[in-house]
Amino acid sequence: MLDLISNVKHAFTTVLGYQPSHLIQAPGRVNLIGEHTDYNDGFVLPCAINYQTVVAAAPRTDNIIRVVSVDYDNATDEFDLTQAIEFQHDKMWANYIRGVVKCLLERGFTFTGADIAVTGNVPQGAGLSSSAALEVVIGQTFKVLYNLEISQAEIALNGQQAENQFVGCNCGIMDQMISAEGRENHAMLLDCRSLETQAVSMPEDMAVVIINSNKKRGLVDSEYNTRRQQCEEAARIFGVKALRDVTIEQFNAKAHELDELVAKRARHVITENDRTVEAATALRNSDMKRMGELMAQSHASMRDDFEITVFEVDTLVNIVKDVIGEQGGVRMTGGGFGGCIVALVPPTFVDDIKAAVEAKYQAATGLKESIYVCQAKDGAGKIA
Ligand code: GAF
Repeated sequence: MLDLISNVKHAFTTVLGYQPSHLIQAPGRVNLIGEHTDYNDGFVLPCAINYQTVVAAAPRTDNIIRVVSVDYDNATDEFDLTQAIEFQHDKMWANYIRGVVKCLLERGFTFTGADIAVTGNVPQGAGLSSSAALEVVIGQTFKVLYNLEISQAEIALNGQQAENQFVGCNCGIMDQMISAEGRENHAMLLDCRSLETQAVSMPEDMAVVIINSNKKRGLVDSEYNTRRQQCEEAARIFGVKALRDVTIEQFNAKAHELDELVAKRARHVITENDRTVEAATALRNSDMKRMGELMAQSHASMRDDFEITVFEVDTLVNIVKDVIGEQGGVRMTGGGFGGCIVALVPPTFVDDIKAAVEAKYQAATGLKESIYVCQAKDGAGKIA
Protein backbone atom coordinates (compact mmCIF):
# COMPACT_ATOMS: atom_id res chain seq x y z
CA MET A 1 0.00 0.00 0.00
CA LEU A 2 2.92 2.40 0.66
CA ASP A 3 3.80 2.39 -3.05
CA LEU A 4 0.21 3.13 -3.99
CA ILE A 5 0.09 6.05 -1.59
CA SER A 6 3.32 7.60 -2.77
CA ASN A 7 2.36 7.15 -6.46
CA VAL A 8 -1.05 8.68 -6.03
CA LYS A 9 0.27 11.62 -4.00
CA HIS A 10 2.97 12.19 -6.60
CA ALA A 11 0.42 12.19 -9.45
CA PHE A 12 -1.84 14.58 -7.55
CA THR A 13 0.91 17.09 -6.88
CA THR A 14 2.56 16.93 -10.29
CA VAL A 15 -0.61 16.95 -12.44
CA LEU A 16 -2.98 18.99 -10.27
CA GLY A 17 -0.32 21.25 -8.82
CA TYR A 18 -0.79 21.18 -5.04
CA GLN A 19 -0.96 18.76 -2.07
CA PRO A 20 -4.06 16.56 -1.56
CA SER A 21 -5.97 17.01 1.69
CA HIS A 22 -7.11 13.38 2.07
CA LEU A 23 -6.13 9.79 1.25
CA ILE A 24 -8.86 7.17 0.95
CA GLN A 25 -8.82 3.46 0.06
CA ALA A 26 -11.29 0.71 -0.89
CA PRO A 27 -10.31 -2.95 -1.27
CA GLY A 28 -11.02 -5.63 -3.85
CA ARG A 29 -12.56 -8.85 -2.63
CA VAL A 30 -12.46 -12.59 -2.88
CA ASN A 31 -15.65 -14.56 -2.48
CA LEU A 32 -15.14 -17.69 -0.34
CA ILE A 33 -18.52 -19.16 -1.29
CA GLY A 34 -21.97 -18.04 -2.53
CA GLU A 35 -21.62 -17.46 -6.27
CA HIS A 36 -24.39 -15.91 -8.38
CA THR A 37 -26.59 -15.87 -5.32
CA ASP A 38 -26.50 -12.10 -4.73
CA TYR A 39 -28.92 -11.17 -7.53
CA ASN A 40 -31.20 -13.98 -6.33
CA ASP A 41 -31.59 -12.19 -2.96
CA GLY A 42 -29.44 -14.92 -1.38
CA PHE A 43 -26.32 -15.23 0.76
CA VAL A 44 -22.62 -14.64 0.01
CA LEU A 45 -19.46 -15.04 2.10
CA PRO A 46 -16.69 -12.81 0.72
CA CYS A 47 -13.76 -11.09 2.43
CA ALA A 48 -12.01 -7.85 1.49
CA ILE A 49 -8.37 -8.35 0.50
CA ASN A 50 -5.09 -6.48 0.81
CA TYR A 51 -5.26 -5.26 -2.80
CA GLN A 52 -6.78 -1.81 -2.99
CA THR A 53 -7.78 1.23 -4.97
CA VAL A 54 -6.31 4.37 -3.43
CA VAL A 55 -7.38 7.99 -3.94
CA ALA A 56 -5.67 11.28 -3.09
CA ALA A 57 -8.24 14.07 -3.08
CA ALA A 58 -9.11 17.64 -2.16
CA PRO A 59 -12.41 19.55 -2.31
CA ARG A 60 -13.08 22.41 -4.77
CA THR A 61 -15.56 25.26 -4.67
CA ASP A 62 -16.33 25.73 -8.39
CA ASN A 63 -18.42 22.59 -9.15
CA ILE A 64 -15.63 21.07 -11.25
CA ILE A 65 -14.38 17.49 -10.86
CA ARG A 66 -10.85 16.82 -12.12
CA VAL A 67 -9.51 13.26 -12.14
CA VAL A 68 -6.04 11.81 -12.83
CA SER A 69 -5.66 8.07 -13.37
CA VAL A 70 -2.16 6.91 -12.46
CA ASP A 71 -2.79 3.49 -13.99
CA TYR A 72 -3.66 4.99 -17.38
CA ASP A 73 -0.44 7.02 -17.71
CA ASN A 74 -1.86 9.94 -15.77
CA ALA A 75 -4.76 10.31 -18.22
CA THR A 76 -7.19 12.98 -17.03
CA ASP A 77 -10.93 13.58 -17.03
CA GLU A 78 -12.83 16.75 -16.15
CA PHE A 79 -16.53 17.50 -15.82
CA ASP A 80 -18.87 20.10 -14.41
CA LEU A 81 -21.46 19.24 -11.76
CA THR A 82 -23.86 21.89 -13.08
CA GLN A 83 -23.98 20.22 -16.55
CA ALA A 84 -25.31 16.81 -17.63
CA ILE A 85 -22.72 14.14 -16.78
CA GLU A 86 -22.15 12.22 -20.02
CA PHE A 87 -20.83 8.69 -20.71
CA GLN A 88 -17.30 8.67 -22.20
CA HIS A 89 -17.00 6.10 -25.00
CA ASP A 90 -13.25 6.55 -25.41
CA LYS A 91 -12.32 6.57 -21.72
CA MET A 92 -14.00 3.64 -20.01
CA TRP A 93 -12.20 4.06 -16.66
CA ALA A 94 -13.67 7.56 -16.28
CA ASN A 95 -17.24 6.26 -16.43
CA TYR A 96 -17.00 4.56 -13.03
CA ILE A 97 -16.17 7.92 -11.45
CA ARG A 98 -18.70 9.88 -13.49
CA GLY A 99 -21.39 7.28 -12.73
CA VAL A 100 -20.76 7.33 -8.98
CA VAL A 101 -20.83 11.15 -8.88
CA LYS A 102 -24.02 11.30 -10.96
CA CYS A 103 -25.77 8.76 -8.72
CA LEU A 104 -24.70 10.61 -5.54
CA LEU A 105 -26.20 13.82 -6.95
CA GLU A 106 -29.41 12.00 -7.91
CA ARG A 107 -29.67 10.71 -4.35
CA GLY A 108 -29.67 14.33 -3.17
CA PHE A 109 -26.13 14.64 -1.80
CA THR A 110 -24.57 18.04 -2.36
CA PHE A 111 -20.92 18.95 -2.90
CA THR A 112 -19.02 21.57 -4.86
CA GLY A 113 -16.33 19.69 -6.78
CA ALA A 114 -13.13 17.77 -6.16
CA ASP A 115 -9.65 17.05 -7.43
CA ILE A 116 -8.96 13.32 -7.42
CA ALA A 117 -5.94 11.16 -8.29
CA VAL A 118 -6.56 7.42 -8.35
CA THR A 119 -4.46 4.26 -8.54
CA GLY A 120 -4.78 0.63 -7.48
CA ASN A 121 -3.32 -2.85 -7.46
CA VAL A 122 -6.51 -4.94 -7.62
CA PRO A 123 -5.85 -7.08 -10.71
CA GLN A 124 -8.24 -5.90 -13.43
CA GLY A 125 -10.52 -8.36 -15.21
CA ALA A 126 -9.59 -11.16 -12.82
CA GLY A 127 -12.88 -11.32 -10.93
CA LEU A 128 -11.47 -9.65 -7.81
CA SER A 129 -13.75 -6.60 -8.08
CA SER A 130 -11.48 -3.82 -9.24
CA SER A 131 -14.58 -2.01 -10.57
CA ALA A 132 -16.42 -2.20 -7.26
CA ALA A 133 -13.31 -0.99 -5.42
CA LEU A 134 -13.20 2.04 -7.72
CA GLU A 135 -16.91 2.79 -7.31
CA VAL A 136 -16.69 2.46 -3.55
CA VAL A 137 -13.50 4.50 -3.13
CA ILE A 138 -15.09 7.38 -5.06
CA GLY A 139 -18.26 7.27 -2.93
CA GLN A 140 -16.08 7.15 0.19
CA THR A 141 -14.04 10.09 -1.08
CA PHE A 142 -17.09 12.36 -1.27
CA LYS A 143 -18.24 11.14 2.15
CA VAL A 144 -14.85 12.11 3.59
CA LEU A 145 -14.37 15.39 1.71
CA TYR A 146 -17.86 16.73 2.46
CA ASN A 147 -18.83 14.86 5.65
CA LEU A 148 -21.79 13.40 3.78
CA GLU A 149 -24.34 11.57 5.93
CA ILE A 150 -24.15 8.40 3.88
CA SER A 151 -23.90 4.90 5.34
CA GLN A 152 -21.40 2.33 4.06
CA ALA A 153 -24.34 0.31 2.70
CA GLU A 154 -25.57 3.32 0.73
CA ILE A 155 -22.08 3.90 -0.69
CA ALA A 156 -22.26 0.28 -1.87
CA LEU A 157 -25.77 0.66 -3.32
CA ASN A 158 -24.75 3.88 -5.02
CA GLY A 159 -21.74 2.13 -6.60
CA GLN A 160 -23.92 -0.75 -7.79
CA GLN A 161 -26.41 1.74 -9.25
CA ALA A 162 -23.59 3.49 -11.12
CA GLU A 163 -22.41 0.16 -12.54
CA ASN A 164 -25.93 -0.99 -13.48
CA GLN A 165 -27.28 2.26 -14.90
CA PHE A 166 -24.27 4.30 -16.05
CA VAL A 167 -21.55 1.78 -16.92
CA GLY A 168 -24.14 -0.74 -18.11
CA CYS A 169 -23.16 -3.91 -16.25
CA ASN A 170 -25.97 -5.70 -14.47
CA CYS A 171 -24.05 -6.88 -11.36
CA GLY A 172 -25.47 -7.75 -7.94
CA ILE A 173 -24.57 -6.07 -4.61
CA MET A 174 -21.92 -8.41 -3.19
CA ASP A 175 -18.77 -6.72 -4.49
CA GLN A 176 -19.64 -3.18 -3.44
CA MET A 177 -20.91 -4.29 -0.01
CA ILE A 178 -17.74 -6.16 0.93
CA SER A 179 -15.52 -3.37 -0.40
CA ALA A 180 -17.48 -0.85 1.70
CA GLU A 181 -17.98 -2.93 4.86
CA GLY A 182 -15.24 -5.58 5.08
CA ARG A 183 -13.52 -6.19 8.38
CA GLU A 184 -9.91 -7.19 9.07
CA ASN A 185 -9.43 -10.94 9.69
CA HIS A 186 -13.11 -11.58 9.00
CA ALA A 187 -15.25 -12.78 6.16
CA MET A 188 -18.73 -11.28 5.82
CA LEU A 189 -21.93 -13.30 5.65
CA LEU A 190 -24.19 -10.97 3.70
CA ASP A 191 -27.92 -11.39 3.27
CA CYS A 192 -28.32 -9.76 -0.13
CA ARG A 193 -32.04 -9.15 0.45
CA SER A 194 -31.90 -7.28 3.76
CA LEU A 195 -28.23 -6.23 3.44
CA GLU A 196 -27.76 -7.50 7.00
CA THR A 197 -24.15 -8.54 7.60
CA GLN A 198 -22.44 -10.85 10.08
CA ALA A 199 -18.68 -10.75 10.56
CA VAL A 200 -17.29 -14.30 10.55
CA SER A 201 -13.81 -14.58 12.00
CA MET A 202 -11.29 -16.31 9.75
CA PRO A 203 -9.45 -19.20 11.40
CA GLU A 204 -6.01 -17.90 12.38
CA ASP A 205 -4.12 -20.81 10.91
CA MET A 206 -5.54 -20.48 7.38
CA ALA A 207 -4.03 -18.73 4.37
CA VAL A 208 -6.23 -17.27 1.64
CA VAL A 209 -4.55 -18.16 -1.65
CA ILE A 210 -5.92 -16.67 -4.86
CA ILE A 211 -4.68 -18.00 -8.18
CA ASN A 212 -5.52 -16.17 -11.38
CA SER A 213 -5.86 -18.54 -14.34
CA ASN A 214 -5.10 -15.55 -16.58
CA LYS A 215 -7.69 -17.01 -18.91
CA LYS A 216 -9.20 -13.89 -20.44
CA ARG A 217 -12.77 -13.75 -19.26
CA GLY A 218 -14.83 -14.04 -22.43
CA LEU A 219 -18.57 -13.42 -22.95
CA VAL A 220 -18.86 -12.38 -19.31
CA ASP A 221 -21.61 -9.80 -19.77
CA SER A 222 -23.81 -11.81 -22.10
CA GLU A 223 -23.43 -15.07 -20.18
CA TYR A 224 -23.98 -13.26 -16.86
CA ASN A 225 -27.17 -11.70 -18.16
CA THR A 226 -28.38 -15.04 -19.53
CA ARG A 227 -27.85 -16.64 -16.11
CA ARG A 228 -29.79 -13.82 -14.46
CA GLN A 229 -32.69 -14.27 -16.88
CA GLN A 230 -32.75 -18.04 -16.32
CA CYS A 231 -32.86 -17.50 -12.54
CA GLU A 232 -35.67 -14.96 -12.91
CA GLU A 233 -37.60 -17.36 -15.10
CA ALA A 234 -37.25 -20.11 -12.49
CA ALA A 235 -38.43 -17.74 -9.74
CA ARG A 236 -41.46 -16.83 -11.87
CA ILE A 237 -42.39 -20.49 -12.32
CA PHE A 238 -42.12 -21.03 -8.56
CA GLY A 239 -44.25 -17.91 -8.02
CA VAL A 240 -41.69 -16.21 -5.74
CA LYS A 241 -39.83 -12.90 -5.78
CA ALA A 242 -36.42 -14.56 -6.06
CA LEU A 243 -34.86 -18.03 -5.90
CA ARG A 244 -33.86 -17.27 -2.32
CA ASP A 245 -37.47 -18.14 -1.46
CA VAL A 246 -37.34 -21.71 -2.82
CA THR A 247 -36.17 -24.61 -0.64
CA ILE A 248 -34.46 -27.64 -2.11
CA GLU A 249 -37.51 -29.75 -1.23
CA GLN A 250 -39.80 -27.38 -3.13
CA PHE A 251 -37.35 -27.44 -6.02
CA ASN A 252 -37.22 -31.24 -6.16
CA ALA A 253 -41.02 -31.47 -6.17
CA LYS A 254 -41.41 -29.11 -9.13
CA ALA A 255 -38.14 -29.45 -11.06
CA HIS A 256 -39.77 -31.55 -13.81
CA GLU A 257 -41.97 -28.57 -14.77
CA LEU A 258 -38.90 -26.47 -15.60
CA ASP A 259 -36.91 -26.39 -18.81
CA GLU A 260 -33.86 -28.62 -18.22
CA LEU A 261 -31.32 -25.80 -18.40
CA VAL A 262 -33.39 -23.48 -16.19
CA ALA A 263 -33.73 -26.29 -13.65
CA LYS A 264 -29.95 -26.75 -13.50
CA ARG A 265 -29.40 -23.01 -13.01
CA ALA A 266 -32.00 -22.89 -10.24
CA ARG A 267 -30.56 -25.95 -8.50
CA HIS A 268 -27.15 -24.27 -8.36
CA VAL A 269 -28.56 -21.14 -6.73
CA ILE A 270 -30.79 -22.97 -4.25
CA THR A 271 -28.07 -25.39 -3.12
CA GLU A 272 -25.41 -22.64 -3.10
CA ASN A 273 -27.49 -20.55 -0.72
CA ASP A 274 -27.71 -23.46 1.72
CA ARG A 275 -23.99 -24.15 1.38
CA THR A 276 -23.11 -20.53 2.03
CA VAL A 277 -25.06 -20.29 5.27
CA GLU A 278 -23.54 -23.58 6.43
CA ALA A 279 -20.05 -22.46 5.39
CA ALA A 280 -20.30 -19.39 7.65
CA THR A 281 -20.91 -21.74 10.59
CA ALA A 282 -18.09 -24.05 9.53
CA LEU A 283 -15.67 -21.14 9.23
CA ARG A 284 -16.75 -19.68 12.55
CA ASN A 285 -16.10 -23.07 14.18
CA SER A 286 -12.80 -23.51 12.32
CA ASP A 287 -14.29 -26.71 10.89
CA MET A 288 -12.09 -26.72 7.81
CA LYS A 289 -13.04 -30.25 6.85
CA ARG A 290 -16.67 -29.20 6.35
CA MET A 291 -15.63 -25.91 4.78
CA GLY A 292 -13.51 -27.84 2.28
CA GLU A 293 -16.42 -30.15 1.42
CA LEU A 294 -18.75 -27.20 0.89
CA MET A 295 -16.22 -25.42 -1.34
CA ALA A 296 -15.79 -28.61 -3.40
CA GLN A 297 -19.58 -28.95 -3.78
CA SER A 298 -19.80 -25.29 -4.74
CA HIS A 299 -17.21 -25.74 -7.46
CA ALA A 300 -18.92 -28.85 -8.84
CA SER A 301 -22.24 -27.01 -8.88
CA MET A 302 -20.73 -24.04 -10.77
CA ARG A 303 -19.11 -26.46 -13.22
CA ASP A 304 -22.01 -28.86 -13.81
CA ASP A 305 -25.22 -26.92 -13.07
CA PHE A 306 -24.45 -23.24 -13.56
CA GLU A 307 -21.80 -24.01 -16.22
CA ILE A 308 -19.61 -20.99 -15.55
CA THR A 309 -16.20 -22.64 -15.11
CA VAL A 310 -13.71 -23.16 -17.92
CA PHE A 311 -11.02 -25.79 -18.55
CA GLU A 312 -8.20 -23.60 -17.16
CA VAL A 313 -10.04 -22.90 -13.91
CA ASP A 314 -11.07 -26.55 -13.43
CA THR A 315 -7.46 -27.54 -14.06
CA LEU A 316 -6.19 -25.16 -11.35
CA VAL A 317 -8.79 -26.43 -8.86
CA ASN A 318 -7.76 -30.04 -9.52
CA ILE A 319 -4.04 -29.26 -9.13
CA VAL A 320 -4.64 -27.57 -5.77
CA LYS A 321 -7.05 -30.28 -4.60
CA ASP A 322 -4.38 -32.92 -5.21
CA VAL A 323 -2.00 -30.99 -2.93
CA ILE A 324 -4.35 -30.20 -0.04
CA GLY A 325 -6.55 -33.31 0.16
CA GLU A 326 -8.98 -32.67 3.00
CA GLN A 327 -6.84 -29.94 4.60
CA GLY A 328 -8.88 -26.91 3.52
CA GLY A 329 -10.90 -26.04 0.45
CA VAL A 330 -10.62 -24.75 -3.11
CA ARG A 331 -13.10 -23.47 -5.70
CA MET A 332 -13.54 -20.99 -8.50
CA THR A 333 -14.36 -17.51 -7.21
CA GLY A 334 -16.24 -14.64 -8.88
CA GLY A 335 -18.49 -14.37 -11.90
CA GLY A 336 -16.82 -17.13 -13.93
CA PHE A 337 -15.78 -17.80 -17.57
CA GLY A 338 -12.11 -17.41 -16.56
CA GLY A 339 -10.65 -15.47 -13.67
CA CYS A 340 -9.50 -16.84 -10.31
CA ILE A 341 -9.75 -19.71 -7.91
CA VAL A 342 -9.56 -19.33 -4.13
CA ALA A 343 -8.06 -21.81 -1.68
CA LEU A 344 -8.31 -21.73 2.10
CA VAL A 345 -5.38 -23.77 3.35
CA PRO A 346 -2.97 -24.17 6.26
CA PRO A 347 -0.03 -21.80 5.58
CA THR A 348 2.37 -24.76 5.46
CA PHE A 349 0.73 -25.80 2.16
CA VAL A 350 1.36 -22.54 0.34
CA ASP A 351 4.80 -23.46 -1.00
CA ASP A 352 3.64 -26.90 -2.14
CA ILE A 353 0.67 -25.33 -3.92
CA LYS A 354 2.93 -22.83 -5.66
CA ALA A 355 5.30 -25.61 -6.74
CA ALA A 356 2.52 -27.88 -8.01
CA VAL A 357 0.82 -25.10 -9.96
CA GLU A 358 4.11 -23.98 -11.44
CA ALA A 359 4.95 -27.53 -12.50
CA LYS A 360 1.57 -28.43 -14.01
CA TYR A 361 -0.65 -25.49 -14.95
CA GLN A 362 1.23 -24.00 -17.88
CA ALA A 363 2.01 -27.45 -19.25
CA ALA A 364 -1.69 -28.30 -19.24
CA THR A 365 -3.11 -25.00 -20.51
CA GLY A 366 -0.37 -22.94 -22.14
CA LEU A 367 -1.10 -20.09 -19.71
CA LYS A 368 0.99 -18.80 -16.82
CA GLU A 369 -0.83 -18.27 -13.54
CA SER A 370 -0.49 -15.40 -11.02
CA ILE A 371 -0.62 -16.22 -7.32
CA TYR A 372 -1.67 -13.87 -4.50
CA VAL A 373 -1.46 -14.89 -0.85
CA CYS A 374 -3.94 -12.59 0.86
CA GLN A 375 -5.24 -11.45 4.21
CA ALA A 376 -8.80 -10.38 5.03
CA LYS A 377 -8.75 -6.60 5.40
CA ASP A 378 -10.95 -3.68 6.41
CA GLY A 379 -13.37 -2.16 3.93
CA ALA A 380 -13.24 1.38 2.57
CA GLY A 381 -12.07 4.29 4.68
CA LYS A 382 -9.69 7.14 5.23
CA ILE A 383 -5.99 6.28 5.28
CA ALA A 384 -4.56 7.70 8.49
C1 GAF B 1 -19.77 -10.66 -10.28
C2 GAF B 1 -20.90 -9.71 -9.88
F1 GAF B 1 -20.47 -8.40 -9.95
C3 GAF B 1 -21.41 -10.00 -8.48
O1 GAF B 1 -22.49 -9.19 -8.18
C4 GAF B 1 -21.77 -11.49 -8.33
O2 GAF B 1 -22.99 -11.77 -8.99
C5 GAF B 1 -20.64 -12.38 -8.86
O3 GAF B 1 -20.24 -12.00 -10.18
C6 GAF B 1 -21.02 -13.83 -8.89
O4 GAF B 1 -21.21 -14.30 -7.60
O5 GAF B 1 -18.66 -10.44 -9.46
